[in-house]
Amino acid sequence: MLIFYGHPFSSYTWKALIALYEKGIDFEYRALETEPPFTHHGELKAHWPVGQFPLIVHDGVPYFESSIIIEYLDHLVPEPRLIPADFDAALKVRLLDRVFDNHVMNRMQMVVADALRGAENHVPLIIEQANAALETVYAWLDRELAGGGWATPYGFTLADCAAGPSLFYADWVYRIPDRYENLRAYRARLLAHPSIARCVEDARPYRPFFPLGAPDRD
Ligand SMILES: N[C@@H](CCC(=O)N[C@@H](CS)C(=O)NCC(=O)O)C(=O)O
Repeated sequence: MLIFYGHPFSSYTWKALIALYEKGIDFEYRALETEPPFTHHGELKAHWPVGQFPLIVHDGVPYFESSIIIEYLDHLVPEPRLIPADFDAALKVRLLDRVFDNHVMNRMQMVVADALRGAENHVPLIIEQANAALETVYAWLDRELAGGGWATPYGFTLADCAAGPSLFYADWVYRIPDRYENLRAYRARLLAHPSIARCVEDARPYRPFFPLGAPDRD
């Protein structure tokens, strides 16, 4: 049985869970407690001292970094494919995956981290820079998504696994302006997709812990 370490409210956890749900892979969910005694954190750090999640263990081997986990799952259970076999198509999917992680998810995390540090350690410049960067990438994505559908022309892929949680939470941090209709519509399609809707529902009880205050939507 594949072992999965993550937390239901964590964006990168969702990204890997979406792939597991898409492929119908059974797993044992070891949810990381955020309060003492921090159940499962010791096991997680034994595998990856950095302590970031998600992380899976399969046949005794740990795999971490969400994109690598999905690459592994795609190899383990090839259908439905989340990374196309064709080189050019795969490159496009991996590019969009990097864009969502580096330019949406990580920017969003910077704002959340600033809120978690507390008012006395608030750095307004971090928020300004993160919001400006999100605005820039929203504009780029809106043009990229003008054709509708998923992130790439290759069906639901790794890129959409990254897009779901990153756009879900980024919109909470810096709302996608109405003028980016293509991006807003894409986010709505993602949230209606069963594997992502499941993550949204399972995370609902944790919304009061969102450090910026969860908006009354989604
Ligand atoms: N690049 C990593 C990022 C993982 C990540 O940032 N995970 C967050 C949860 S969403 C985490 O582990 N936070 C706790 C920490 O950084 O100590 C990936 O793709 O898996």
